[in-house]
Amino acid sequence: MDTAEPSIFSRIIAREIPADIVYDGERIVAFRDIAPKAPVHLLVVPKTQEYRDVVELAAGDPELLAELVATAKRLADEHGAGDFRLVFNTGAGAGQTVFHVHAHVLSGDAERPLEE
Ligand code: DGP
Repeated sequence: MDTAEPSIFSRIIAREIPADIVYDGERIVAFRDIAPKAPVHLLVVPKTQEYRDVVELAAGDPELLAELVATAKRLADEHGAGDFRLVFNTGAGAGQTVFHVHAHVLSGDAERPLEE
């Protein structure tokens, strides 16, 4: 059982914090990043906060990771230019700030570098 405090993303999922939610499925939600780094910048997030990062998710529930990737692809098609970057910051040293696994979907910025 997950006894941790709700993450900021769990609070968005619970509608305690407003967000521009673009997809709300059974196990995955997606919303616009509050500080977009590309014309389309979505966060695709499992509803469970059980997994801190993509390494834990891959080990613990590979099917959910596959569903997350498929969801990212579909949302990129719907919202972006088709091709997209799929970024999982993994660890504080790599810039991860929210330890509730999430994928960044960045699209429409082929000429721009990835750094913040
Ligand atoms: P990361 O550095 O990979 O942990 O990315 C966390 C992202 O979450 C960061 O790009 C900003 C975004 N973010 C943080 N707080 C909120 C929020 O309250 N609402 C939304 N929409 N995005 C948030």
